[in-house]
Amino acid sequence: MALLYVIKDWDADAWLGAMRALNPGIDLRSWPDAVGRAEEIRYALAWRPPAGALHRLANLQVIFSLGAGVDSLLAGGELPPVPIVRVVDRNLTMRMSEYVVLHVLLHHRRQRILDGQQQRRQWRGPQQPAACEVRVGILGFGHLGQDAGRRLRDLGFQVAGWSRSRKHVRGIQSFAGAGELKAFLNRTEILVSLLPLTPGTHGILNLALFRELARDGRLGAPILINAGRGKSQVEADIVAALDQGILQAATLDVFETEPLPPESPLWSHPKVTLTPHNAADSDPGAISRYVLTQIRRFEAGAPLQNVVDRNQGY
Ligand code: NDP
Ligand code: OXD
Repeated sequence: MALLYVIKDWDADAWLGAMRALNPGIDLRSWPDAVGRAEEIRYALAWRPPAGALHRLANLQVIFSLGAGVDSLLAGGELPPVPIVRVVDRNLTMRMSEYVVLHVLLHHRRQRILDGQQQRRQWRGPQQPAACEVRVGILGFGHLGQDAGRRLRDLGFQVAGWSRSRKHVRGIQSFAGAGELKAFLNRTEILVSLLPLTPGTHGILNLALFRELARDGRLGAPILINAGRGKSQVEADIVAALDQGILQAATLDVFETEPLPPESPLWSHPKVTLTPHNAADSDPGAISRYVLTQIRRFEAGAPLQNVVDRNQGY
């Protein structure tokens, strides 16, 4: 049994090293220079694989995405007709929840205003509502969204989630489907997007959507946090919304083009907090353990977990 790594943009050696540390005898190959005999490869572990890299593997059983999102995998041309398993792992989920809580609190506690006051040596606290007076809405209420939502709920925020199907999470209001999006937005002051990128979510974070957000909250104009995918946002609309006061501030981890081009106005916009797509990194050790567990289950005849629905695109 051989595993083939097809990794772009990440350090492939770190991934092979982490897997070898867990299972020293394992047969690991890497694309493109050390594929070996293609018919021996049963599993592919991929991140942003170039088109065609997973073809001609006659005995391939499963493709493991090394991240939670599979948009780049699915966009990379026709894939062999085997199951695709994506990451759902405590380590990654915790990282994302840390990010969401950090940035909700950053805006809620007005840290950017306080930073400016510190620079000017001003001893003055801005008005501070309690968390229970603030309504957070999470677009994309799946594994990551629900975990972050629970943590925000436990801090006292009024939390709602939007997904395709109805969810039942204690203390969190569920909105489902396109028909309930407007009601979800109308009650939301801090909007967090953890949506996967699919044809249905491409460009969804646009001016028309921002205009629907609640403007009667204690924080003033609404706030956007996007750690889902960059192509879900229309960056020109974010800049316009910030400049026109339709949005008060934005935290962005993901971008239409990554790395974010140097000429993007987002880099220096005073109302933007920006991070380089590292809200929730895939940790090679943790994710290799996850993949190995799935392979052992599969080899023992148990069903794979977290299989991607290719028709839905996530
Ligand atoms: P899940 O598949 O568990 O959750 C996705 C959620 O989005 C589900 O609730 C789903 O609804 C909802 N959804 C999808 N399409 C629509 C739609 N058209 N309308 C309404 N709701 C929709 O994924 P995860 O939570 O594990 O991950 C979410 C995304 O986070 C990833 O796809 C990836 O893009 C991003 N990510 C970003 C990282 C970063 O570092 N910035 C790191 C990891 C992930 P339903 O539940 O009904 O199916
Ligand atoms: C992921 C990511 O999808 O890191 O896991 O973006």
